[in-house]
Amino acid sequence: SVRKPKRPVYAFAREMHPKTEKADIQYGTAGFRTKANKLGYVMYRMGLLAVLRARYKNATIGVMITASHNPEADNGVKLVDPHGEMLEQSWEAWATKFANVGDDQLESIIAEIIKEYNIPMTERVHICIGKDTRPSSPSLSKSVMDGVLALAGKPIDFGIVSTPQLHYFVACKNTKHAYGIPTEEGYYHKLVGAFLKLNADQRLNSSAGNSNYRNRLLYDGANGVGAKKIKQFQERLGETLKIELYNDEGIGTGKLNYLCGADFVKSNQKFPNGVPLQHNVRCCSVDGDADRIVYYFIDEDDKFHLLDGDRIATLIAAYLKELLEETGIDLNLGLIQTAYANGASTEYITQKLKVPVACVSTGVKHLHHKALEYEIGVYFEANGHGTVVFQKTAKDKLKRATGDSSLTDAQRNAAERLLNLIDVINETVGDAISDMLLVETILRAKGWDVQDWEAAYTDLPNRLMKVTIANRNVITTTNAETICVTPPGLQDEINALISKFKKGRSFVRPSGTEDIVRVYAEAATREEADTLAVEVSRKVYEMAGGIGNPPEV
Ligand code: G16
Repeated sequence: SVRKPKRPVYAFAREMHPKTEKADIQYGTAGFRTKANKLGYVMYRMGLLAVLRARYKNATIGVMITASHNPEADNGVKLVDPHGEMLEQSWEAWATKFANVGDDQLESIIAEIIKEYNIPMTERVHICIGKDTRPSSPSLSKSVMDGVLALAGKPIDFGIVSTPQLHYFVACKNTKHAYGIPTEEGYYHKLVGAFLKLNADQRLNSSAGNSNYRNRLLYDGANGVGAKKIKQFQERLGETLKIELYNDEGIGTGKLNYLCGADFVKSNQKFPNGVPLQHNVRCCSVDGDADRIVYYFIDEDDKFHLLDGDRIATLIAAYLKELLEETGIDLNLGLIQTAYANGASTEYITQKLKVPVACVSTGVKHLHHKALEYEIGVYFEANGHGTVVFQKTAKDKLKRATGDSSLTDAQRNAAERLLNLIDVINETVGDAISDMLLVETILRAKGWDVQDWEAAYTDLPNRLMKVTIANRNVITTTNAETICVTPPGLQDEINALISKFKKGRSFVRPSGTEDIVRVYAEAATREEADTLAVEVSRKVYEMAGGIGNPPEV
């Protein structure tokens, strides 16, 4: 039943969302991302594509309007697939095509995709739409809705929500509420309910006895949606976890992610603005759409200590392994990282925890995909973006164990605890607040504060830098981004630089969310890591067409 798309698609585009940019735009690490004023027509077209994808999958699809960690003037769009995961990669090429054709070619590209996938055009489908707090988001969301309506889909507007909340709503809708209730209330209820269950027995003695855990946390909301939504948790968590919120400036003040937030803290390895300096107190920062989180503290000598995504991953993997051992159930557990993972964390995970590690390219879509190969897959990027996914077989085994009378009480309790942990976790995608609840649960269970957590291993000093070049696409990479293929000769130069440093490691890759090249370096000492990063950055600048000022220490 392939019907010709209706002419209104073009009329809508021509009159309300005409293509304004000549240069092509590409679906990057997490969708399209650029200056907000260049995105109106792209949003409209993603509304169209979302309806086509929904009809093809016969499922609800999500569209999230956000530029996450980027500056406030940027915006972007990510499509969410039926299980709440990122858009399947084979459709990214379609997204790019849709974004770049002329207005008068829209009808024909729609006809092309309908034909290619034999998409039934009669189904009534729902598209969940969410947006972050950027001032440009309401109008861009309206553009998405026009696209949805032009192809007779039904938009469901969730208003301002975090990215992981939108992913959760999509998963709930497509599982007929088995995953949870697809409302904000349903989300808070699920996460907080599980958290309170897990922490109930220790609620009274958490700050006493021989536990180092303190139920007080300073929270940097990056002046974004993470600041708004944490208030819902503050109310519901009460005394169990006392969250003090900082960086909750109003919408449109220009402060989003500015000198604060997870990306600022991780990239600069610095304490954010707006959070009071208190020695040895646990702090965390989320990013602009609350899908990433990092922890940190300042010690009594005013030294900054970062506990990033690698630390969170190791904490979680170690705890899951411990609990699994208590249940006596054999489930295969794996951990996924990217090249940004600190060498010391990888060594700790493989050698001390004896958990297998896989390394994939940057982008949650790659990590998530790989994690699904394990019965329990923990994945985290060093920047704090990650979660845990559990196969149905794993959940079933745990459920069976809770009612198995041949097991000991201890075994059954451990299985019960694991099932509750699954409910605290947002399995669809990295979720800063869900990750925070998980970390807090584990720290409390272990009687740890950040200092105990940090003692597990010592990070190798590392440095992240950005280099601006005329065209970042001249840099291409292979081997999970660890080897630079073009421009020719650059990798040899990088290798030569690395060989001068003890424990030296460095790689370069074009960012898929910002118009820059990222450089990562680590080495045995702080000074060496800094020097290696600067030297590699200079090579990139020289050999790949650097613009502006050359990189400096
Ligand atoms: C997005 C992706 C992350 C990625 C980050 C940086 O995060 O979801 O997986 O690590 O961009 O990507 P790149 O280095 O290509 O710029 P977010 O939080 O900005 O959506």
